This record gives sequence, structure tokens and C-alpha cells, in this order.
Amino acid sequence: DTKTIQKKTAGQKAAEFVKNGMTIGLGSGSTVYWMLKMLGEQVDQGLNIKGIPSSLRTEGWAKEFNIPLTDFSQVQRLDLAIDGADEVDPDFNLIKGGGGSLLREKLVDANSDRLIIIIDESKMVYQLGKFPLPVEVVSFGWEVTAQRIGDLGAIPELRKKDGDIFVSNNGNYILDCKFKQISNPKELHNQLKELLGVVETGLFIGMTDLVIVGSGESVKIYEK
Ligand code: DER
Repeated sequence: DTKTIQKKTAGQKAAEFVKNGMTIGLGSGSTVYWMLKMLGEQVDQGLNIKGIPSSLRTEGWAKEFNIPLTDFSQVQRLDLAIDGADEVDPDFNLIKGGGGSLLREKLVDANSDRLIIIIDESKMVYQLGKFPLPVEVVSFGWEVTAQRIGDLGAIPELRKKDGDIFVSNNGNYILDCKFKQISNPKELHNQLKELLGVVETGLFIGMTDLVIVGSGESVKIYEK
């Protein structure tokens, strides 16, 4: 369908930015899947790269595609990270975390010299916040942390998966927080980070250098 074609086109285009010898931050999500698939083909043709995966799901795909992996014990600075997003605003601020990998994604993305975001065009928004903001919280006392987030004007909902509480790759819970509107994403991120029990938010502020949008069979590329 259209969305899948747009994800595939954006993912494949992003692979063109990966150069020989680079260490790459491998994002998470279904758009990243297409980038990984393309990278795997290029590795098969001799491209020499290493990747740090931002989720166990991405790690599995990277292994399936024979992309060599490394980790932060070996490399503390990445040349390039390529990741997806749930929303992108005109300032390139993001909401991420739809897939529950936001903490490792932010660690990978923040420790890269360059961050490229790949999306289908439905993710482009004028203002962040239609998508509930994922917030990773410590499981212990999550109910109290949820009340503190509620005091900021949100309706936090504990994420479930197949009827059970969703547990992140880091052993934490995710609260999907519906705000009426997010007029100042940076301020909201800082307010959330100050709350006891909050580990990380899905607001990625001022981190993105390039956005590749799948649009029909082609792509639109936006640079900051
Ligand atoms: O969970 C995440 O942050 C993913 O990157 C998500 O935002 C994008 O997922 P998609 O490419 O499957 O839409």
C-alpha cells in the first residue's frame, strides 16, 4: 500500500548516505526495516560498515541481513544514525517511541555526528502532539509518576501489549501521554525529565539534521 511504498522509498534513499568505513546508528521501526534490508544488500556487495542497533528487534533484522554489529564498549561516537519517527514538526522536532525503543534510540541518535530521519509523509505535522507522547518510566511506583505527568496536563496511559503490560528492552514501562497540545516541545521535555520516575521522553529536540520523506515513488529531502 501507499504508506509501505513511501517507507520503502525513504529507507532505501537513506542507505545512500552510508559510506564505506562508517559506524552507523541503526534506528527502529518498519521504515528502518527497509533501510536495513538495503544496507544488507550493500554489505553483501562489499560495503564495510558496523552498526549499533537501537532495539532487540533491529538487532534481529541486522543479523538477518548480515550487517556487522558493534556496541558502545567498542565505539562511543557514531558517524551517522538513521531512524524513524512518529511525528516531525517544521523545526525537525520529533515524537518517537511508537515502537517502544525511544531510550536506546535517543542514546544512539544523540551519540551520532549526523541524524537522518526517514518517514512516510503522514508523519509530517505542523505541531507535535496528535500522536500520544511515549514516556519511559521506572516500573516501580509508575502510578505515582503517571499522576505527576497528569499534573502537567496529560492523560497518561500504561502501554499494554497482547493484554500484558509492555516492558521495554531496558525493563521499564511506557506511558503514552495524550496532551491537549504541545506548543513548546523543548519546555515540555524538560518538565517531564525533572519528574521523579521518568527515565526518558519521546521528544527528540534539535537532534535531526536531515528528513527523508517517502512521497509516492520518490522522496523529498529536507535539510535543517
Ligand atoms: O518507535 C519509534 O520511535 C519508531 O522509530 C517509530 O517512531 C517509527 O516507526 P515506523 O517507521 O514503523 O512508522
